[in-house]
Amino acid sequence: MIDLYTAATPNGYKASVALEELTLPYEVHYLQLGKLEQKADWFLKINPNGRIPAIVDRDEDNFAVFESGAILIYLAEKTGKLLPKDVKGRSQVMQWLMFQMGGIGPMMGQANVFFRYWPEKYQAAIDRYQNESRRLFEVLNGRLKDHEYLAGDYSIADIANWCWARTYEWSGVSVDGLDHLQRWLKAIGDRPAVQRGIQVPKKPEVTEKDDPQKRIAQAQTILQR
Ligand SMILES: N[C@@H](CCC(=O)N[C@@H](CS)C(=O)NCC(=O)O)C(=O)O
Repeated sequence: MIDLYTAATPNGYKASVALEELTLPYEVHYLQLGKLEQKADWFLKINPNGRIPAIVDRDEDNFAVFESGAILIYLAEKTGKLLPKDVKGRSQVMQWLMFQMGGIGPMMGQANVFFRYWPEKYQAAIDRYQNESRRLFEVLNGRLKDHEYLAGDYSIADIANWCWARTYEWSGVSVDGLDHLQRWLKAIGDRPAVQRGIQVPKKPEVTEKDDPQKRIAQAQTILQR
C-alpha cells in the first residue's frame, strides 16, 4: 500500500495518474495548500520541501519519495512499467521527463503566478512566461508530429507533460495551430486511468478546480508566506 499526499494540482495529478495506470493500491491524503498543511512539521519529515505530491511506500519500510518526477520514476521502476529498461529507451523517457520538470512545469507555474495570482500586473513577466510556455508547447508539437507518444510507448514522460500541458487555458497560453499537441492531449485525456487520476483527491469540501476564485486565494496565501 502506498500513501499519497496530494492536492488537486498538475504535480499532484502526475502521481495519481501514474498510480491509476499502474493499478497500485494507494490511500489518498488530501493536503489543504491554502491552509499551509504542506508546511506542517509532520509533513516536512516526508517532504522537506513542503510541497505536494509525496508518497510513502508502506511495503518498503515506509520509504518516502518527494518531487513528482522522482515519484514517477520510483513507481515505474517498482512495477517495471511505463519506463523502458534499455539504456537508450530509458534515456529518451528521462529526456522528456526532465523537459517537463525543468521547463513546462516551472514556466507554466510562473505564468500562472503572474497571469492569475500576483496582485499587481507586470506585463513583461506575464509575456515572458507565457511566451516561453508557448515555445515549449511548440517543441512538444514538433516531437509529436511523427511520434505517437513523446518517447517510444506511452510512458511517465507523457504523464508528466500531459498533466501540465492540459492546463494551458489557466496559464493563458494558446495551443492554436499545434495540431499534434492537441491530438496527443485528447488521446491521453481519453485514457480511463488518466480520467480516474485527475479525480484525485475526490471532492474535498473545496477543491481548487471547483472554484477559480478559491484557487487564486489559495495561491496568494502560499505566495505571501
Ligand atoms: N518540483 C516539485 C514541485 C511541487 C509543487 O510546486 N507543488 C505545488 C502544487 S503543484 C505545491 O505544493 N505548492 C504549495 C506550496 O508551494 O507551498 C514537484 O514536481 O513535485
